[in-house]
Amino acid sequence: MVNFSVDQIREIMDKQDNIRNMSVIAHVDHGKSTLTDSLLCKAGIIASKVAGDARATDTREDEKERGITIKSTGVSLYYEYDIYDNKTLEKFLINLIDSPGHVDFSSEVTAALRVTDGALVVVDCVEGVCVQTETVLRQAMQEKIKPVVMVNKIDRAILELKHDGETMYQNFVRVVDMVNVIINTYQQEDMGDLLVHPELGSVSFGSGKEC
Ligand SMILES: Nc1nc2c(ncn2[C@@H]2O[C@H](COP(=O)(O)OP(=O)(O)OP(=O)(O)O)[C@@H](O)[C@H]2O)c(=O)[nH]1
Ligand SMILES: [Mg+2]
Repeated sequence: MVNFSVDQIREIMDKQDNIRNMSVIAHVDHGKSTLTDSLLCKAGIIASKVAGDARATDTREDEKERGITIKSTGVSLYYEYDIYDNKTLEKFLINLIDSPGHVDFSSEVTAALRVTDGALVVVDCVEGVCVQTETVLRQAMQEKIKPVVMVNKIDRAILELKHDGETMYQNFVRVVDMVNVIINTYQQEDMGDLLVHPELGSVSFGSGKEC
């Protein structure tokens, strides 16, 4: 059951400081649509039972058949969050665009980045930073988009690879370092420092499927 109303969305549209326009970008199959599902579930748009498998933003028949994203799909999410820690919930409107990761559809990523201010860069912690991760991050830097990173699929590191804590830590450090090398290479001076750090809250770790 959707836990927000059209009126709430309409009201928040007038409070422009509380609107965030974000693209979800990554290498192919790193889990963008699955992670978007989890966010849709948290916003009450889809049920938790189907979240992760539904890939609700893959709306076209060919996307469902092939199991990949072909077209960018936007969705509006309503969240209430106490950002100032003063026990009052601030209302936020998040306009999220799930983009494709396959190189053949990179024009869709460009289109998504043109209309958003921030990018959620998803990286599969097992595969690490891949060719398309660099391409989409470079595109984001060219469009002056602020990135945040989600190190995804950490369930694979635990269940499939059976990594111990130290190996996982080294893996995470490598992913964050590689992302920062790309950001540093392509960031533009007037954007300030865009490097991401877990301690700044710009890197998160998790599993879009298992949350
Ligand atoms: N183990 C595990 N698998 C995941 C996770 N997230 C996604 N997957 C799997 O990874 C595959 C690709 O997931 P998608 O969400 O379609 O990836 P995507 O980045 O949207 O793919 P494209 O849009 O085609 O680039 C699917 O088989 C998912 O079930 C996760 O957190 N853990
Ligand atoms: Mg997808």
